[in-house]
Amino acid sequence: MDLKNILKTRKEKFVRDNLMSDEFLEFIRQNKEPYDMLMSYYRCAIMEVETKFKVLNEQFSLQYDRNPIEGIKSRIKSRKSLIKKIRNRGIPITLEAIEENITDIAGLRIICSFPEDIYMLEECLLEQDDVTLIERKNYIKEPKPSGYRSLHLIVEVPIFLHKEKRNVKVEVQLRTIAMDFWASLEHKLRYKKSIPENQSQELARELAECAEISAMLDERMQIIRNKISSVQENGDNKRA
Ligand code: 0O2
Repeated sequence: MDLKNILKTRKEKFVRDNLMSDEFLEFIRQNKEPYDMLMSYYRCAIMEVETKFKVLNEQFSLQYDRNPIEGIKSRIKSRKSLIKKIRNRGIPITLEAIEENITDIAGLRIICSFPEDIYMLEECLLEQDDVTLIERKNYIKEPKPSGYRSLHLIVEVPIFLHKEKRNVKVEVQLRTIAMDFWASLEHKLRYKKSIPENQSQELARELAECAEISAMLDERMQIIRNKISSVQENGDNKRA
């Protein structure tokens, strides 16, 4: 593509993006109350699911003297990110369409100590009878080309309001400390736009390599943890 066409495409994208943002902001302005209400349902759903994980962590801490969860982060999808997704997926700007099609407005990130804790917590969450699994993406088994690893679950949970019960979708990202460390740094680096194309490809390759190294570290730490557990179990059995 020559320079003239590149500039034309960029200009068209700029106009399209801004028109879309204006249209969305106007929609929010005209539907302020129901929009705010919908967002508050997502905040409530985050509280519900966050509590479930905190309860599990508490129970593990009491029963097995260990905390599988290192940290929990939550967020409501930013307007900018919401607009981007609506635009990219061609979703109509209505509350119903947004609620139906955008499943990651409420997001929780659960940072675990070891890879096996991820699947153990997943099982504990999904066996609860008020949690429905809507979608599961295992980017640990099949990492993204960038090197990104995490287990993504879209779950639906009920929230109990004044005179109503509503089912609300929440995206849960489960990852280890190492996966989180990599994803946070990669996310920061991705926004450095001034890097020339040829160098950016090389950096992407390096980042993917770092993700591999980090995954190997996770694996080794898991092996060490399992060895320590079995030594402890043998000791306990001998004493009993
Ligand atoms: P936000 O709202 O800004 O936090 P899409 O979102 O359309 O790309 P999908 O299927 O909805 O696709 O979601 P996907 O790819 O399963 O997961 C999207 C989220 O996973 C991202 O949220 C990130 O939190 C994380 N993620 C996915 N790929 C990468 C990656 O290569 N690097 C890093 N650092 N994080 C990744 P958003 O999009 O940032 O949304």
